[in-house]
Amino acid sequence: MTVDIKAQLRAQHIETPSWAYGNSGTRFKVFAQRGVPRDPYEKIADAAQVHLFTGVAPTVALHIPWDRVDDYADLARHARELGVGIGAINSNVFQDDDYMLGSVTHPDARVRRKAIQHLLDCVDIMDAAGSDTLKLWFSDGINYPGQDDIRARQDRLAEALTEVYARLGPSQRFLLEYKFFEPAFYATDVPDWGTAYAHCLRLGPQAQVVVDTGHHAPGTNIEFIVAFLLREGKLGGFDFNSRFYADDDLMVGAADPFQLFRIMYEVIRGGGYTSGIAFMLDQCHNIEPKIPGQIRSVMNVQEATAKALLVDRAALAAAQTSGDVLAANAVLMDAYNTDVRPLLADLRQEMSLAPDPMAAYAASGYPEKIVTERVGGTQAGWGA
Ligand code: RM4
Ligand code: MN
Repeated sequence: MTVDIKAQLRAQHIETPSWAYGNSGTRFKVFAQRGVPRDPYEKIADAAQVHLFTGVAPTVALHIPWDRVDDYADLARHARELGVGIGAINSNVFQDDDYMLGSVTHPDARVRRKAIQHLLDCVDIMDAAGSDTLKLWFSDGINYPGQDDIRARQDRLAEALTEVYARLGPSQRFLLEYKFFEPAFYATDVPDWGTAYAHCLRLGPQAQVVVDTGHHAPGTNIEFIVAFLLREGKLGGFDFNSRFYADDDLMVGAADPFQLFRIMYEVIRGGGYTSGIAFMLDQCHNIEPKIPGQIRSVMNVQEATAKALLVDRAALAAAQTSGDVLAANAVLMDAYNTDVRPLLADLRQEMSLAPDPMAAYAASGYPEKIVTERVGGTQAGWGA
């Protein structure tokens, strides 16, 4: 049993986001930290540290244009040399003045064309970087009733998605992300999983939904969404983070580790753990140091996964079948309440890693090295 769980944990693949290594903040203030990367090459170097100490974070997601470089094949080579690879390409059609009233759903065809062109360019980047996943998040929406036609915006969205879908290579896919509000405050064009699902369903198997855990109304049962999408073959991946109030982008598992466990249980239950679902982080470390923040987040996902793998599925099924409500609940809680840290420390040693990645990174000299070496230039930041 333990051997089997360890084998599954060893094969885990958590993707870290390039933007987590840059400066970030809220609309009130971005706090600069020393040693922050100045370009995508340095971001990838930091991501490689997370993999070096955890052993389960072998890819890094890029965000275009934040990570624009002249030669993506060269960036991919740099990543490979550091022991990591390039993961999903995240498109950005939300930071240009043209997009004030929307991107692919904008009322003006010229702006829509510009946005679609950016998405197509992102597929070119995927080709060059060897990436198989495009992530689409649209900030599109309206602030006031009557501002634009809700139905027409769905038509424009469908048209844009159709064009991008047609551009995908046979081994590529896109993941459509939903978010219930912000920056649009009245009606968002892809506000929920149902809207994303309906668009993806119409397009075909290379279009799937991505669940960003911070993109729901408070109290939403995210594991239900996960179970449903997985059952339909439409769960493409996660943007993990945690939230107390809105889209806080805090470290995953910090606000609600029990929710993360419940999500991972449904993933495992539905066979999603080994089926190409992308386990990505989408976080910002506004006040904590970035690389340790990512290491902690990866460990939190690992712990939730280990607990979910520990669920005694046979005992659970027996309790469920016999209608033993309390016994069924106890099976889940027993797994959740197990301290899996010794198991993970053992596993790391078997993988020739230090048992405590946080301590090992702190003692590695890398935090001091980047502070000394990264002087001059412009620090990367959310939006830069
Ligand atoms: C959005 C969305 C996207 C992420 C950007 C940075 O809110 O979650 O996935 O790429 O933020
Ligand atoms: Mn996201």
